[in-house]
Amino acid sequence: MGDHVRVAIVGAGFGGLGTAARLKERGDEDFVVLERRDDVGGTWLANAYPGCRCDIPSHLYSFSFAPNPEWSETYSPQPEIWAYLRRVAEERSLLPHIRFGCDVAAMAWDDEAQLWRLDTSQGELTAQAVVAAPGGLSEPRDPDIPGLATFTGTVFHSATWDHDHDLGGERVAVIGTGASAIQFVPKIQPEVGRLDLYQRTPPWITPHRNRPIRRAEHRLYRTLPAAQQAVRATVWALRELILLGMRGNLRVRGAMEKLALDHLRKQVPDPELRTRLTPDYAIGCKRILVSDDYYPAVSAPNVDLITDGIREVRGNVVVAGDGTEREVDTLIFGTGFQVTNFPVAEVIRGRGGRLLADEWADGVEAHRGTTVTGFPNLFVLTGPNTGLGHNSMVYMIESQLRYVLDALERLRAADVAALDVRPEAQRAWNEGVQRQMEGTVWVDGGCSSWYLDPRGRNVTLWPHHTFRFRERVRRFDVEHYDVEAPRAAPVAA
Ligand code: N01
Repeated sequence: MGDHVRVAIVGAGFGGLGTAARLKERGDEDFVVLERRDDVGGTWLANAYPGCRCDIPSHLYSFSFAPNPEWSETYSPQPEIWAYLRRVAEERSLLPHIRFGCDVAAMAWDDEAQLWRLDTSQGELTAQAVVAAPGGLSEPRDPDIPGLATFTGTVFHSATWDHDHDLGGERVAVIGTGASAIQFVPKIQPEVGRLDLYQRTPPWITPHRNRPIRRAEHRLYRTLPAAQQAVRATVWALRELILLGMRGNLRVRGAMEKLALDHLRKQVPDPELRTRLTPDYAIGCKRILVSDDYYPAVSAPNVDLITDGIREVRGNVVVAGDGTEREVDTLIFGTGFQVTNFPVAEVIRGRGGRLLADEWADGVEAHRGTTVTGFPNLFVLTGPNTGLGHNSMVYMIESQLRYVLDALERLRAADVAALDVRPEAQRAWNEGVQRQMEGTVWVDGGCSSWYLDPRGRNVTLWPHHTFRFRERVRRFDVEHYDVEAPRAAPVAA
């Protein structure tokens, strides 16, 4: 028999730490955070590839309750974001609650005892409620290329970067041209001998507005926190305007495309290369990228942009779609993450032993992106249709936290043991979400993206303004739940 807590939080990234901080603020100490890695940070610990930084301004990409007046640049590099999260964990005394190196192998709802049983790499644990905060982008996705297993050189993914490996002078192939690749390609291009860049779909790229934050600004934010709050609010509001283009406003979309095409024209003088870098789908259909150094790197003489696909890998040779063979020392995957299948669902069993992954086999959905019928007292952070293509995920996480904390508060009542969302409420929510999705650039924009599941349904993004989501989750809607009274004597804490 393992120990018991009121709340088990899975993951110590923004979601998990945010939950822990909010619980602590309320004087609730009866929780643990289970983190499979050896430190906090989640995706901001894992993704440490050269050039990794946030493409959302830091004044906004941080907790509203833990402002940081010391950001060195308007868009922070990964080490600074990680250090920020570490500081939040230290300053709020969250570290004693975190079990590092603790992998959750399985968790199952015990209907009799009305609690979750978690099987972890550090033993068993029971909890009244589970907040699953594994992050939407935590399981790297390797490409499925014939012959990959025969590759004789070094191979790694952007999210598992091999920092001990020296790329100096090497022949390097990069597969993928998404948000990660456009950040690390300019960093490695000057040091490698040759870089073969395999592009399947050209991304839309707009100019980067990053700049160092001046000392006077730091002083201002330190002495007058409201000034930083005002900047945060302005950044958030301006980013909400981008959504108009994604929801079908062609003038906004046209303006964004012009901005990106002008950027491409200015940065890539070679018309043939420019053509291959020009997207043929609507801007916003995939994540809009920001960079000032990607196009110059792709234009460098030691870079070959290959747009014929990859036929196979044979030993140390990558064979392109047109049959061209290129010898390679190192292969780097910038191929993104497993998103639409929500990998955490493989280890969660609800009522009657039903596996969440099976439940979601015909379509991933949750009520308010957070709860799933048949999985009582389980709260999924950054769950289905809570992702964003235009604004800060930290805002969405904090919105969800209001809902989750309200639910957890209800579970304190002596006469409430379990909260299970009703199927009709979940269905209605998801029908509403999919209705809002109609006509948006994500489903009508003429691209395929990781936002879409294999059936072409967008199960990842919130289709509307972020304030609309916050409004919908500002309180726990208990009227949509089956509320169960305790069946047996509660387990001693
Ligand atoms: O992954 P991606 P990522 N053969 O999925 C290509 C966040 N992020 O790691 O477009 C050949 O965007 C694929 O091609 P295509 C952000 O939310 C945030 O770059 O599918 N190519 C694409 O070019 C982002 O969206 C920051 O045709 C293959 C690329 O690989 C998310 O993470 C920074 C292939 C994958 O791009 C993921 O970004 C970095 C194959 N078999 C990332 N499979 C911030 O700054 C895939 N591709 C906050």
